[in-house]
Amino acid sequence: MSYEIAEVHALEILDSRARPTLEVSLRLSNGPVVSAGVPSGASTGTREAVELRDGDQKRFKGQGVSKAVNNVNTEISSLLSGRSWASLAELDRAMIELDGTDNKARLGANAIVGTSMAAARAMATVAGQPLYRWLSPQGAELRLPVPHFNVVNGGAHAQNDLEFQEFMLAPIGLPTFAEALRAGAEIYQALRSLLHSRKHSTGLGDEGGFAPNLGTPEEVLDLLVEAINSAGYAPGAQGVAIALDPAASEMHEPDGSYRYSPGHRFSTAEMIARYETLVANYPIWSIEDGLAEDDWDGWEKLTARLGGRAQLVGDDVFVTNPSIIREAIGRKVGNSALIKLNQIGTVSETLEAIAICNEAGYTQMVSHRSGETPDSFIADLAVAVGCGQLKTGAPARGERVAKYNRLLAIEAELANAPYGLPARR
Ligand code: 2PG
Ligand code: MG
Repeated sequence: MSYEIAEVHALEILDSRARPTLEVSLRLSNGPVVSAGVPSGASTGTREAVELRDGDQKRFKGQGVSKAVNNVNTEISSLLSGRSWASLAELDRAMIELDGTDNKARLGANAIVGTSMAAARAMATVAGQPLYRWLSPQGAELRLPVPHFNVVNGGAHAQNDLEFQEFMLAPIGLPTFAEALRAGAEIYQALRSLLHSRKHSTGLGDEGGFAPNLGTPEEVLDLLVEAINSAGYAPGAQGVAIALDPAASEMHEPDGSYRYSPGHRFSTAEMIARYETLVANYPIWSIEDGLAEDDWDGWEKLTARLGGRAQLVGDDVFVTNPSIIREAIGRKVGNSALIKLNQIGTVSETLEAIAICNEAGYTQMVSHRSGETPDSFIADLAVAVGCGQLKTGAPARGERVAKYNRLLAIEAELANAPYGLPARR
């Protein structure tokens, strides 16, 4: 099958944080117009593909994306339109060559990833398949992922004293995605009541989780366990476990220490010891970016010490980059990768990163960004690759719930698809 592109067009729209992003619309000659919304992070890894922003201080304080929009509407559109493409990989490669840099800095990873996502959606549509099926690599099992609900926000996503960025509920022991979503929603409500009754703020952070002004991770973890219990679920692997994303690159000081909580700074060794204690004392099953992106020696030690007991996910440290993930596998750094389309900048390279993880026995968690649109592409992606894990914020706020609701629809459509973590190979 080949795909002939009739037109590509981009528009500057707003993301969930009142910052501009792109919506790319694309039409194949024998299909309808489809579109894709481009996500945008706040706690970004330094080696991510480059998000092109205008830098014009008179518009959106320099955050406009009119140059990236223009790149889609001129160079990318003339490259793609009126030609037939054998595959998405071929189309993605052509955009990478047109860009000519190794980090998509010239045309913008935001311009390229939006086009790649829209092209995937258009190709699936004319192939007569749902996106999750069309995207699914050969041999992969369609599987509903465990949703990771970020219910307490700190770090770069909130204006509170919490240094850890994300505290997530992971219903790994529940039988279906629908049950897991219900658990997330019920515990979220229970947590709101607890916070309210203790006179903490119930205001929200960027990903829809609460942003109370608590100081230590332990205080939050105690609350989460209480909320899980009070909603009638069992904390832990049989019910609802907890996952953390400290986003430690943001806590890392120039002297190499980490800001753990107000008044507490720890060395790498002390951080590792602290994580061991947390994993022993709380039902934590997964820790993302426990150490900073430039602390690879620390990551090696962390993995040696804790890798047998917890999933250690690389986000800022791997940036969904196939060659960095290869290096990490070689050095036994982490045992899992966070997967974000816009960190690497095309759908095909994202699938390549996932394939490399699978070969090495690294698990994967598909992820949103803190700045989002209602586009639910990542829900289909998570089902397609069968990795069994997705994080896309709290079970609240439209741009987050859009992904969870899409998964409900997919689950209903695929009556017999399994839910949850796949058996480890
Ligand atoms: C992260 C993400 C998403 P951001 O650190 O994992 O939760 O945050 O998009 O700001 O990088
Ligand atoms: Mg992260």
